[in-house]
Amino acid sequence: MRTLTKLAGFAVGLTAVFGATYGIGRIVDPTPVAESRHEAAATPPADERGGTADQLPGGLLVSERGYTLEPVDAPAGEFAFRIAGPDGRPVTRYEVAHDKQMHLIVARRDLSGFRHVHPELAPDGTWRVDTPLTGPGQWRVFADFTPTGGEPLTLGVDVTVPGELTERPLPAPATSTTVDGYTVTLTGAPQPGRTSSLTLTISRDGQPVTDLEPYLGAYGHLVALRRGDLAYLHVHPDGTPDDGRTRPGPAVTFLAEVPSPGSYRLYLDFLHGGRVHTAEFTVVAGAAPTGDVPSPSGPAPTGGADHGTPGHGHN
Ligand SMILES: [Cu+2]
Repeated sequence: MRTLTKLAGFAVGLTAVFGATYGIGRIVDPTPVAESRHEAAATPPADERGGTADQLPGGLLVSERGYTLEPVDAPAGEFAFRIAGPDGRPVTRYEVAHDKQMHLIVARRDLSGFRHVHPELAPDGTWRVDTPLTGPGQWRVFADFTPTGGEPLTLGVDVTVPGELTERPLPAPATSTTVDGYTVTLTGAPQPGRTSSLTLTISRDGQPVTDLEPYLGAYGHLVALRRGDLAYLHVHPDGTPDDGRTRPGPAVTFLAEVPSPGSYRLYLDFLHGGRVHTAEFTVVAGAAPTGDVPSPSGPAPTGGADHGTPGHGHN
């Protein structure tokens, strides 16, 4: 029953969001999203503002421009999937983007459990990876890739891992967090519909970290997921390790544009000491800067606030 209720709430939230979405896709990769035709464009209600599904954020569709994300059966401990191409057959040729042919990002619907992993491609077009679905729950799985000869795509699919689910409230907005002994602070706040600079500064034991290691062609990798529908915003740093001006910490700056007001969860992957660390933040777009948010904007700790509740607004 609870699941059904949640799904219904999610569908309503998604409908509301489609109408308000615009102008994403120009984050750093100048992906010519506007030129693509999304076959699912007819599914959501027409956008009264005259926009089209071409301007949707990534990750909301399981099938787009003829490419479909298809999980396949896998042994325990493994996650496997294929990308079916316009001809219906598994795609076997991909471009390298950010050092990899395939970026697989997962998070639970409550925005917990984020993982970013890189599966291996078998000759038959099956991608396999040690499962990043680390426990029970309803997961959103994003495949971020560029088929050879095509344009970059992020497809998303829901995968349920059975078991007892403990839904976690979204942490309140904060400008500082710790992970693996590192302290990461966030300055800047996303503003709906315009490009905002977000700077993440990394320190350890009170000392700035100035020897970040390149990871996926950058000193940091930032993913933003929108609360309510998990729209996927792939944000990249303002600068690369070999451009002669970008320093390996302690600050990594990103240019981000979020499509709508509301809460987002940011996930910063950075490589230091030979390990990838992930720092997470909740931010509220369209509100005061995160340091000045007058009251916690996450769900009440008592729970019961379903994802996608349309009335949960932050202006
Ligand atoms: Cu990746």
